[in-house]
Amino acid sequence: MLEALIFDVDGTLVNSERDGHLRAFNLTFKQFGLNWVWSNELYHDLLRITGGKERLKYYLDTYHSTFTHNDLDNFIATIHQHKTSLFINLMTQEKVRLRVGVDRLLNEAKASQLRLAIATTTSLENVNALISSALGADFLREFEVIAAGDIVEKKKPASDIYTWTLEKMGLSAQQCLAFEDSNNGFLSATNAGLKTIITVNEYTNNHNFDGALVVLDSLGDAQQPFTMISGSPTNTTCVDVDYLRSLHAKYC
Ligand code: XBP
Ligand code: MG
Repeated sequence: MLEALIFDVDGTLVNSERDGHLRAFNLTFKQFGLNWVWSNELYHDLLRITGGKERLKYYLDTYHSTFTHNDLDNFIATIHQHKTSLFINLMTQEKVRLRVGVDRLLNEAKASQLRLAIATTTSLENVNALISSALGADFLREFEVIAAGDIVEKKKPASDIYTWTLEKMGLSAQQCLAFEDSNNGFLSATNAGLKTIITVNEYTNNHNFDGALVVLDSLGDAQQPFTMISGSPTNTTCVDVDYLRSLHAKYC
C-alpha cells in the first residue's frame, strides 16, 4: 500500500535556485565586499554540489584556488548564515509561486490521507520560510517530517536524508514515493530504496534519471497538462493520487 509521499524542495516544489538561492548568494557576496559574481551559467555548474556551504567551498577550490583564509570553514559558515537570512527575506517579501500542480497534489494527497514529508538539502529555516510564503504557515504542520540541511552527515546524493525520513516515519521505502528534480536528489532517493517521480527544470533537464518511475516537465494541472519525457505512456495528464497509486501498484 502507498502510505506516504516525500518531497524534495528546491527545484521540485519551487524554482527556488535561480529566483532565491542564486540571488541571495550574489547579494551576500556584494554585502561582504567580495568580488564574486555567480552567473546563471556558472550556477548551473555549481549546482552539481548540494548544500550552500559545500557549494561555496567547491567554488573556491575550483574557481579561486589561490584564495586563502586563516579559518576558512568559519568564514564560509558566516557567509552562508548571511545568505540564509537574505534568502528568508526574499521568501518572506515576495509571494513564492509553487511549480505547476504542486499545490493541487499536496491537497489531494492530504484529502486521501496520504502522509507527507520533506527531505531536502537546504536549511530548515529556508524550508519554513518557503512553505509559509507559498502555502501559509499552517501548511507546515501537514508535513509529518521535515528533514533538512545539516540534520544528517552526508547530503544528497547520499541516501542519508531519505533514510532518516523513513526511519522517523516508521515506514519502509516500498510504502513511499519520492519527488525530485535533480540527479543528486534522484540518486539519494534511489540509494534509500525509493521509487521516484521526477519533474525537471531548466538546470536539470539534461540529467540522467535512468530508473525513475516517470520523468515529467511538471506535475501538471487541468490547464497545463504535463509532458512526459520518459516513462510508460498514459492517458493521465496530471499527477494525481490515482496515478500515483497505479504507478506504485505496478512498480513498487
Ligand atoms: C538543494 C540545494 C541547496 C540549496 C542551498 O538541493 O542544493 O543546497 O541550493 O541550500 P536539493 P543551503 O534540492 O537536491 O535538496 O544554502 O541552505 O544549504
Ligand atoms: Mg532539488
